[in-house]
Amino acid sequence: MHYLLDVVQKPVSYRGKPGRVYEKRIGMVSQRMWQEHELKDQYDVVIIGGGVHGLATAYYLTQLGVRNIAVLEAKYVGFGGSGRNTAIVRSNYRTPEGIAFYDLSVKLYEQLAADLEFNVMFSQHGHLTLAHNEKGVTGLTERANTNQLMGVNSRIIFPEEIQRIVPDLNVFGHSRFPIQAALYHPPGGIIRHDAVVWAFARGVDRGGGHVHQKTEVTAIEVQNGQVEAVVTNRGRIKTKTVLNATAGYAGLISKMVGLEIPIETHPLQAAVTEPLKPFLNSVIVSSTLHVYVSQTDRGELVLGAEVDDHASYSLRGTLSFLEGAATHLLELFPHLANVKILRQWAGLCDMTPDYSPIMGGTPDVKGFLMTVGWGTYGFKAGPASGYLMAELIASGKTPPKLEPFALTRFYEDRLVGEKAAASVSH
Ligand code: PYC
Repeated sequence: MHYLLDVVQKPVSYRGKPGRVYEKRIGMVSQRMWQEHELKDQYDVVIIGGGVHGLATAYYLTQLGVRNIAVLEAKYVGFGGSGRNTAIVRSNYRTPEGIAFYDLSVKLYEQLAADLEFNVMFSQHGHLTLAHNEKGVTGLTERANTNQLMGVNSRIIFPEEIQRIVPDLNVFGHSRFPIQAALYHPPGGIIRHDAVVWAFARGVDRGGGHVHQKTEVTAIEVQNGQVEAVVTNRGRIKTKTVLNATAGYAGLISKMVGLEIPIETHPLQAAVTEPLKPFLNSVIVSSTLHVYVSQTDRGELVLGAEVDDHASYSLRGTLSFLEGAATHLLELFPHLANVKILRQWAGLCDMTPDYSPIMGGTPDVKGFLMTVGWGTYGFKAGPASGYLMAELIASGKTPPKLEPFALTRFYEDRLVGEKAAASVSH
């Protein structure tokens, strides 16, 4: 928003005679958050995907002085996973590589509102993963120990403390799967996902980059093993550097340069209830009950479960998801029995064999880079992936935190197994 001083002529009558006076008006006019530009025929870097990963990479590139860049989005900013997630941010992962990476993301999210001068509504009100059996307690204890060794604030807590933190949770009442313990992660929380992508897009624009919506990539030209151009529905762009920052279409874009990546795409569904008075001040996750829930600043409960069990590109919500998620939510919070569901949706998750992303380049095609395969972890990772991919693109050197996530790990038996850190089992 900015203030505008406007001068208008106003018709008046004076002693029966028509006349005009000048009147000054001060008003607020809304400004576009980012500009529309002509598509240039050359950019130093072309980023495919206008979600949090593509936009964050573009933003941090502008901060490193790389400004002749374009973000190409087939639909509109935040149409894909960035607009369809449950906005949970956390770093209580399982592997040292994953924990270090997501910890950087939490730290970047903590300073994002100040960096981008936009209120992204980050509520770090804590994150609780419940264990309902011995196996669950053992798994969470291992995670708590590794988290602590890596300097991440998370610990095992037991029923009395769980009940103190979440008074409305069914901890001691009748339950098919009584709660035995929880992994408590105080820095975890939720954020306003669309504010994040809009603010990043504005940051790119302010930094001199171009954000092109409704711009679909149809081909990538490679000559002698080097990227030379990107072809779009709006024209051809010469470039030596392309970043695939898509979800759902990551395999398709990679195939344009002849690269096969180990990804299977599954829908992930979620739903939101009518607004309720605030009662839930933590994110609650139960992998035994296949459900997670948080309460937004508007009072709505956002709930989700695991990805659909079959690979698909469907963005439709299903009744069976809703029945399952609602039934399991009621085991945790029986008092929600008559609460109404407002809407439900689905997003596409690109699952890799080890539930970790693929980040970096490939020796096979020079100038082709990826930040893909984010599975159900994508939104929370956006700032760290953008920050580190920007460093890689600007310097040509792979930052150490990116190294474990190279595509080559699948051929070298160096998997980064993060399945056990998924919010719900898959
Ligand atoms: O990993 O926190 C998570 C998550 C929540 C919803 C989907 N994934």
